[in-house]
Amino acid sequence: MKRKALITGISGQDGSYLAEFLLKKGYQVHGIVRRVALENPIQRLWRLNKIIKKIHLHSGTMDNYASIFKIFNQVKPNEFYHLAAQSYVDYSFQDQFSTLNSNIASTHYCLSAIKESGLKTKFYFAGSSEMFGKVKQIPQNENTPFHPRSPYGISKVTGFDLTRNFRESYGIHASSGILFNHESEKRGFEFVTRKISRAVASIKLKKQKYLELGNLNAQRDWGYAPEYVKGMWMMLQEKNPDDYVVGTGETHSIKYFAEKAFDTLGLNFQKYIKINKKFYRPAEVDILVADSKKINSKLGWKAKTKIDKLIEIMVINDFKLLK
Ligand code: G4F
Repeated sequence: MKRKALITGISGQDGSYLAEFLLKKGYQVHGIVRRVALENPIQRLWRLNKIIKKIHLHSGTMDNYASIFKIFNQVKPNEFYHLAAQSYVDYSFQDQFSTLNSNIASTHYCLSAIKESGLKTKFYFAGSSEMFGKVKQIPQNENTPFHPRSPYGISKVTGFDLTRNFRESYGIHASSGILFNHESEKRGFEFVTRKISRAVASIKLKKQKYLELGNLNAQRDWGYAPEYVKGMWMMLQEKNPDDYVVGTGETHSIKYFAEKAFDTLGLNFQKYIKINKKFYRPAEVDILVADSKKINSKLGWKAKTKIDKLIEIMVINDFKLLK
């Protein structure tokens, strides 16, 4: 019998790559999406285009325990990947209530569904390097204390704590991946990397004059998203559940990313960047860099794509799309 996986957030960047990956591994893949997404698949499910006929989509809402429990109980998955979240950090300052309520409650609901069902389903929680926030050490590993700097970061710390607590209290095979920034051609346009790659292509094609950004000095550990979903799966194949930091171990500033991105199409970034304070955050996470020794040595996972290649992939993709 095929193993079954249930994915929340299947229509997002990570969810769609994970679904592709699991299909290749021979899984029966199920995903939870909002009813409005099923009604408007062209706009809302574009990341699943390639595989939409091969997966099973269930209409549900993450804000409602009954909805999650019903789908979970219908599918009875072997593996449950909880990726759905309000994941845009800047927006989490503007709408603290919905970010906190929905990100925390949805994780609680997923874990409770497993507990109440009594099934031996393995659980993955999408933790985030935003949990480290005002970092206590460089690089950050699984023992680095958390100091989140945004409602989003706080919601992820709580999700992480819930996951560990259900593991310790009820013996659920529940693991958290503490993923550092991971980008791709499927990245949402509100995140800085895609905002830059899209703008570079658009400026090159004379459809846009300049690009407005916020803080150029923040540093991030950026990797290539398709590689990271494999790490999620590897965690659930382990005998024992655990938590893992997942990143490249290299960090670069937003300025570096922008400079290289403009370079890719032969443009000088200084001519096109304008700083707009409206893109600054009330509290910034200044530097993130992963110490991924644990996942390297225990699971054999390692990031392959380097930053310059990632930038090239994203810029060329946007250039082709816009052309
Ligand atoms: O691309 P960002 O919005 O990503 P951020 O905040 O690092 O969060 C992403 O990675 C996390 C993993 O650590 C995920 F958990 C989270 O869900 C999300 O995927 O911003 C990156 C940096 C920030 O320091 C921000 O201040 O870019 C800076 N920045 C400068 N100008 C900007 C802009 N960010 C955005 N989005 N837009 C700007 O114009």
